[in-house]
Amino acid sequence: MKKIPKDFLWGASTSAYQVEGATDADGKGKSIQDLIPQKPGVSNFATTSDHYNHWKEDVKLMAEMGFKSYRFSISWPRIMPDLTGNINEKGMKFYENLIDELIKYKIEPIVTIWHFDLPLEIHNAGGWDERDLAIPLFVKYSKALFERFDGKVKYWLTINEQNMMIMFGHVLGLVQVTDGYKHLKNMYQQNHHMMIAQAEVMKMYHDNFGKKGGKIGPAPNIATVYPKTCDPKDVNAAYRTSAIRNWLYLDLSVKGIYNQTVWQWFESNNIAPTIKDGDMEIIAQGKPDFIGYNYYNSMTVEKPEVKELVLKGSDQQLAFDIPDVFKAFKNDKLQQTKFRWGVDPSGFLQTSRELNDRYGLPILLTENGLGHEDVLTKDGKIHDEYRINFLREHIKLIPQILTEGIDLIGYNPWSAIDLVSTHQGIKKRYGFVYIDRDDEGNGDFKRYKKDSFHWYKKVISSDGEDLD
Ligand code: BGP
Repeated sequence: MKKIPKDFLWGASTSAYQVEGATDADGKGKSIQDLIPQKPGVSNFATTSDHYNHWKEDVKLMAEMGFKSYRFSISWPRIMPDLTGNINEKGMKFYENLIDELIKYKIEPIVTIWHFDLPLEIHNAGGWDERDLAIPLFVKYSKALFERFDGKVKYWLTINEQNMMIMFGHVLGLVQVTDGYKHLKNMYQQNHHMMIAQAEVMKMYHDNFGKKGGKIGPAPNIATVYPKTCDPKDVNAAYRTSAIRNWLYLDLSVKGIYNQTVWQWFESNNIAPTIKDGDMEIIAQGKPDFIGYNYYNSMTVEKPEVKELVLKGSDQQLAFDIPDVFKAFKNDKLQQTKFRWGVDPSGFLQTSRELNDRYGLPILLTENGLGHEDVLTKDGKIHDEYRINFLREHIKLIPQILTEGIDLIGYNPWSAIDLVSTHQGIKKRYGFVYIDRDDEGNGDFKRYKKDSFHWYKKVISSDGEDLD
């Protein structure tokens, strides 16, 4: 087995709106996340982990764990609060301080440009439906970041989980469902606009920035898709689901083309996006240097059964069935987390293989992890052996991935410290560091090291060899 190299990017991830709090501080504009109504007993994003006021302490903890990298997002509305496109210097300064502090500890900043927190003013003016509004503002925002941080930041991620925003935006609270196929048509048009925006940003970066080895790539959520059985109809369903869920996005980003399986499905349901002259040329010109991917678990489907498109989403699982494509199936071969997500380390290997086979680019794991309700003991400890077990089973496969010739360059699980989940509050914790606060707002934000903190530190210092 190949050894994990010394320059492997061991670290962890967060996103701005889920970790920072301080939603109105220092000239920040509102984001759509500030409006999402949460269920009773589920925290909103007003204070989250108060990282905005604890960032120095948090970076110190990351350094103590030996992080080689930290993947975080910059809050779009903190930098660009309104439609004028003017830059908020105080917002910039916050990230400059954070980046400088990371560099001081030799932690490589991996920066996501946009992670779910669309500025509210853009949303109110039509959001990604309005290509002439959203695309130029995204490009302008990205340019401002490159101008300020080029050289200091060598790894940029454009858009977090664009595929989840398009497929499950209604569950994440990002969009309202209109009716079935009308909703899909609208979402795939928005997707097309995001693809143009991303391509423009990648091209701009390569033309003008990143001359000292800087790299840029997308960060979708990629999951291998299993058929429920060897019935050819199930296998066909799995193939088409993977095209719609995974490859649509990456074929556009990397190859600059629409995936043919998906396009045929678009056409047969009248949901194909309108493509203007020149769009595909722009998309083809923006090429990523690597692929960031979030992998939590695999997906299993069977042949379609439903007659009508049912868009649904529960607290527990993100799912919908498409009449002519698939029906989601709960894989009984996999263990489940307390929040009922399947646990499938081997799917991490399989997903990495598929990415490598299709695109042949370096890949960077930008999220993976276990959400669980942790308990803070009276003596200030958190015994999260379930999280250690989960991470160990995934990390164990890294030498195998490398031995197969796949260029995996780093592992950045979710999340560096506890933060508020997309729609299930702070009780669903992922971090190596416990934040003392609950969903009702009690707690003093004190930081506690979990057992997984000490374990991950050992993993990193042994280059992934000591997993006990
Ligand atoms: C990813 C998102 C993150 C995140 C994580 C865990 O989809 O990029 O923002 O929160 O999943 O999901 P959740 O918070 O729903 O448990």
